[in-house]
Amino acid sequence: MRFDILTIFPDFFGSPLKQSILGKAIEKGLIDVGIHNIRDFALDKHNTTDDSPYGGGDGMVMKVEPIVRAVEAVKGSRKSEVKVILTTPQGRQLNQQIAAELAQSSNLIIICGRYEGVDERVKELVVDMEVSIGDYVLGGGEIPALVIVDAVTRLVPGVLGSDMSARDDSFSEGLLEYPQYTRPESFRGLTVPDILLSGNHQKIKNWRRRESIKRTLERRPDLLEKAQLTEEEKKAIKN
Ligand code: JDQ
Repeated sequence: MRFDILTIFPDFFGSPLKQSILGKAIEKGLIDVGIHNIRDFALDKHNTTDDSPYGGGDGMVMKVEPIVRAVEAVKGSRKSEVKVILTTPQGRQLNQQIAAELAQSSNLIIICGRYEGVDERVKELVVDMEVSIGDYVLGGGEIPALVIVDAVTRLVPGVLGSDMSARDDSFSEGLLEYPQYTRPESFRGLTVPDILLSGNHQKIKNWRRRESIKRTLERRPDLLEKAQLTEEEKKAIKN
């Protein structure tokens, strides 16, 4: 899986891509991330990437030519099909299903806007999908780009151990996670539920399932409609 990120703040991406799962995935050659400065594709001597909006109004708009030239340069250097994503507050809201859909591509180009966003013609000319990461306002598309890289990378075969990817498959059962504990057994009078210390794996499994359903019912009842529950579990919820 190859990601190419187009940004006017390339330094944003140094550290996050070196850590933890992303860093390991890059080391292992399971993913590859190219960071490209949009300024390098500007046409004037000041390398201008933004300008004031036609029709007036506050702020600046990212110019069409540098972005389209950057996309075309990256596309020209890739063999297989490339999907171009623009992160915007107006896009399809990212979820596990969309992440899985994006993970089917072998090349993703992610355009990071700033200021008031990008000239509308960028979307018409090169963008395949606009993606939002949620209903809150960020200053630009760099953090959404990292969110997309993180969520998609976890779905690339070999990135997670087989245990963990099996576990993530169970999130596609559509329930929230059960409570987790580790040592010590008691901290400031708060103790670990006895059942987790019992060594009875069947009972532990049942308890975790119940806790997952309880939490989902309390915090995200909307998820229960799509969750894969047994008839018995569905009855238990109605009470
Ligand atoms: C850009 C902006 C217009 C905020 C400029 C480029 N989920 C999500 N929230 N915010 C964004 C995505 C996002 C993405 C790209 C961006 C915000 N801005 C700032 C521009 C209206 C609001």
